[in-house]
Parts: sequence; structure tokens; C-alpha cells
Amino acid sequence: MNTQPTSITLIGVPLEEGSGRRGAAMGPTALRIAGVETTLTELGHRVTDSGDLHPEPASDLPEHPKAHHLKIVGAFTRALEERVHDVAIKGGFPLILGGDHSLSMGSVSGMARYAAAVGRPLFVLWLDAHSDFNSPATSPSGNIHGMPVAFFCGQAEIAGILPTDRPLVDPRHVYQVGIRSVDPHERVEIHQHGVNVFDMRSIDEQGVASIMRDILTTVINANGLLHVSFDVDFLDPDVAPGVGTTVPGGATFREAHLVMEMLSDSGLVSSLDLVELNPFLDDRGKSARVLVELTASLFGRRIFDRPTRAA
Ligand code: HAR
Ligand code: MN
Ligand code: MN
Ligand code: MN
Repeated sequence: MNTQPTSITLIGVPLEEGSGRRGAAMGPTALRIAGVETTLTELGHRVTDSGDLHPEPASDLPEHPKAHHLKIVGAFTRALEERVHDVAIKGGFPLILGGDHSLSMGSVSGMARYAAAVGRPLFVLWLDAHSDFNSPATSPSGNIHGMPVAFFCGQAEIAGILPTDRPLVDPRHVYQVGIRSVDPHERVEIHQHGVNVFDMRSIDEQGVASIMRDILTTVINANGLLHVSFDVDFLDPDVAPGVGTTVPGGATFREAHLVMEMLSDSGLVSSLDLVELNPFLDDRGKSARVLVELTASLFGRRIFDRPTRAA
């Protein structure tokens, strides 16, 4: 098991314009109130809270009828890409407190730049009800939080946000788990580009442990870095109601914990997004607390230790 003390840098991203509604901008505050910093400190890690990003809207980006609030989402993408890269290159672990899921355009791109600098492949574990592989051309909503995976794989034609020489993520290195809401175009796209999808039926049939073992073995064998992007709606709405896009039939509390515990044991995780928490829709802080509990499991909290075993 991996109990190495980690230098964790919290990065607040009060972004909600990528989603269709207000509230996710309060996510970083709710996660702080739920005790993310003290919880991780008590587990023996060094935690620095670098505060919230507050970029000015990017005046060089256009208004886009099919990519709403592109100027502000683009500005956050640039600021977060830079901040995440800087934290990682100094040996830190970027822990991103979102904010809607469009922020992953920045966090994953920043980690892709870091991975390229250290010569290791970047893998992404996408824990979500949604595959988030739309582009402005295919999106039914125009909401950019439905586009981040396509963006960092170079498949969402949103020009000008990041310099064109920035590394992209190989879609075959993206592992999506918990999926249960996919738009018709996304279905074609994720298949064409070789994204690895484990939908809820796979979890029911195989169990989440077997899925995770296979993913972790692949990352180990490639000497990869693993970025984890945790969308609150990965969880069943009964477990975590505080999200704007609940989809019934999600992961249970125990399934989610096991994912986090296995990730912790692997020692492979380089960076983490906690996204889509909408405190305005939450039930007395319940979802924020669940997210902090799950994060504690990822950073080594255990009921009992297990003998070391290969993933
Ligand atoms: N697929 C739909 C769209 O593109 C809904 C996307 C919702 N996305 C999130 N993140 N909540 O996973 O509009
Ligand atoms: Mn998402
Ligand atoms: Mn989602
Ligand atoms: Mn395509």
C-alpha cells in the first residue's frame, strides 16, 4: 500500500459557466468547509491551499453559439493548465477543487504537458455518468462541460484556447468508468477514437475491482502517470444529490470507496479533479462530505491495512 506523504496543492476553480446552471462555483468553498485540508493533513500529507483562480475573461476568444461562455471557460482553461503544470513540475500533487467539468480541459492539459516533460505517458481515469466527448459541432446543449474529453484528445474543434503545440492525450489512454448517459454522436466518437468505456452494466457484471485491476495493470506496464477526474454524478444520486446532472443508477458508496482504495494502493495517481459539486442543490453538505471521504481513501485512509498485492 502506498502511504508516502504527498505534497498536495489545493487549487480552487470557481467555474460554473461550462454547465447549464449556476451553483458549481460554490464547490471549492463547500469542499473547504467539509474539511478537505485538515482531513489530508491528518493523514500525514503536506497540504498547501493555493486559493481560487480568478482569471479575467479571454478577450481574444470569440463568442461561440455552440460553446457557451467560451471567453470565461477558455480563460480558466489557460490559468489552470499553467497552475497544474507548475505544481506538478515542482513535485507537487495538484488537487483541483471544482467547479464544473469543463475545468478538466485545463487540468488534464497541464498534466499532459508535465507528462511529456518527464517522458511518461499520461492516462486518465474518468469517473462520470457522462462520457463528455461532445464538440461544439455535436453538442446537444452547447455546454462546454460536456466536451472536455474530446478537447484534451484533440477532437473538439475549439480553436485558440491553448497553443497548438501542446501535447494531447491519446484517447486510448482514457478509461471511463460509471458511464450511463451518452449522446448519439458521442457513442460514435468514443468508439472511433478508442476510448475505453466501462459502463454501469460492466460494473454490475464484472465488479469494479476487476475493472480497476485491469486499468491499473495497463498503467503500471506503460510506466504511466494517472490523472483521476471525479465527477460527482459518477455516484448514485442517493449518495450524492449535490450535482446539476444527476443520472439514476450510479456507483454506490462502497464501489466508489473501493475505486479510491485501489487507486491509493497503486501509488500511480498524479493528480485529481473533484468536479460538478453544486452546493446549492446539495442536502445539508452531504455530497461535499462524501467527496472529502472518498478523497481521504485515495490518500491512504483505510479501515484495515491489506497485505501488499500486485494490481
Ligand atoms: N451530454 C450532455 C451535453 O453535452 C450532458 C453533459 C453533462 N455533463 C456533465 N458532465 N454533467 O459529465 O450537454
Ligand atoms: Mn463530467
Ligand atoms: Mn457527469
Ligand atoms: Mn472524430
